[in-house]
Amino acid sequence: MTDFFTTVPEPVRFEGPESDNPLAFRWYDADRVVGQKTMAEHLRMAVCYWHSFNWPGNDVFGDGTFDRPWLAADLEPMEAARTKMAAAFEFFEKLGVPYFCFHDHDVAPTGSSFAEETANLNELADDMAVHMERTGVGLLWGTARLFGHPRYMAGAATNPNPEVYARAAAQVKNCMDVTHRLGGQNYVLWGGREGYETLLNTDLSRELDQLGRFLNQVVEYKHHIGFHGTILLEPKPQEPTKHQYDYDSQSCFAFLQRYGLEDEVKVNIEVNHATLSGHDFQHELAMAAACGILGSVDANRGDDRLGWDTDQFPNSVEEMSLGVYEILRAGGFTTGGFNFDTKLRRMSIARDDLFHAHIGGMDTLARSLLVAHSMLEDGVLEGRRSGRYAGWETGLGADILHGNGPGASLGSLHHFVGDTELDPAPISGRQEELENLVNRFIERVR
Ligand code: XUL
Ligand code: CO
Repeated sequence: MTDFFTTVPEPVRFEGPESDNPLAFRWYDADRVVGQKTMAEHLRMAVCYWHSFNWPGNDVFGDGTFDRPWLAADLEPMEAARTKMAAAFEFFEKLGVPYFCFHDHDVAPTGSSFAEETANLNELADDMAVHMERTGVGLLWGTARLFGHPRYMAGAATNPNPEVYARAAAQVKNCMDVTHRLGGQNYVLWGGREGYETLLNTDLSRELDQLGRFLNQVVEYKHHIGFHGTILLEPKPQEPTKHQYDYDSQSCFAFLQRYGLEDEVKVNIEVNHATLSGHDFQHELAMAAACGILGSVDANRGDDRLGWDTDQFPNSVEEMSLGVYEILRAGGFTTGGFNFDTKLRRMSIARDDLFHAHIGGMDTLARSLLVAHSMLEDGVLEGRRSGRYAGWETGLGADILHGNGPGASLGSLHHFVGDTELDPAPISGRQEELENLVNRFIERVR
């Protein structure tokens, strides 16, 4: 245990909604049973290595602002990586979060050759295994950073040069091996450079085939090594490229079907990516669930007036309750969870700001879980929804779906409408009443 976070000497504890202690949980009570599972088992929350420990707090106009001594340029890279890892695990342990997530290059320096990169990652994975054993913190997912190095500027799998594809494949193999070795629950691919800047130099159709081939090789390798975690695509419509192929859940599903992967790969839905694609978070979850590919979540939030990925910590119980509701309706997470793919603001430079940020996010999700669970258990919303479609269960609706009687064809429907002078009366959608109902659950939850 290091002593980086000295102003937070104790593990963060649950003190209840009345507590004024800013370093206590007011809603997240890991062992509290909600329905069939504890809060910890429902939410499966994770801290991300990259924004929290690897990012110096720079932006496109300014340098790093954060106090992250292990990022200093003059340190021996492996030693610095070990210091960073010790601080990260100190944080995970004090926060009491059950999981973390990493990119290969967050934990291991890339060195000057592929051999060195491979050796560094494997060596630091041994250290991670020791920290994980000591703290009981698990790996929600690993991923390879296929978008940072200049070789990937025109894509990894979708690069016009097959040698770049090969280099990316080798890097992914390393990272899948380590993720498997550390008992990772999932393996994620975010296609940050798998897209284009201009169609003038892009063979879009060929690039999609390359991406389909890459993902098939990833899935083959997963089975080859006996990795039981889930392979996840992380949709994002744009940024850094003008257009990214994994645009949203629905386009990922079409892509997976086209390349025969719809039973092998699921999606990791990020809240801010959903809003960038012009969808609500709950839309992305509901669409993924409807397609059978709901895997995991990157929890954060955007800013209504900014068109980029601000990756702020979630603090809206309203937004998250509707999201958690969709997850519970779909049966809850299996290998997935909520990863805080979240950044502090650049001015939040005190060491304990990282605690305040995560405590707020974890409390928001815990309270949202209570709201979502109470809405589902009460059943009023589900009852209203199914009542709205009741006509499809029997009679005319069932005949249309099954091709029977008047529902057999356009012709038979034409006869039916003519014979019966059918003139259906519109029925209210009752949206505002339903929105008020949701607010009532939010008000009452304890
Ligand atoms: C970028 C993003 C990534 C992925 C992992 O927008 O969300 O951090 O989650 O590569
Ligand atoms: Co993400």
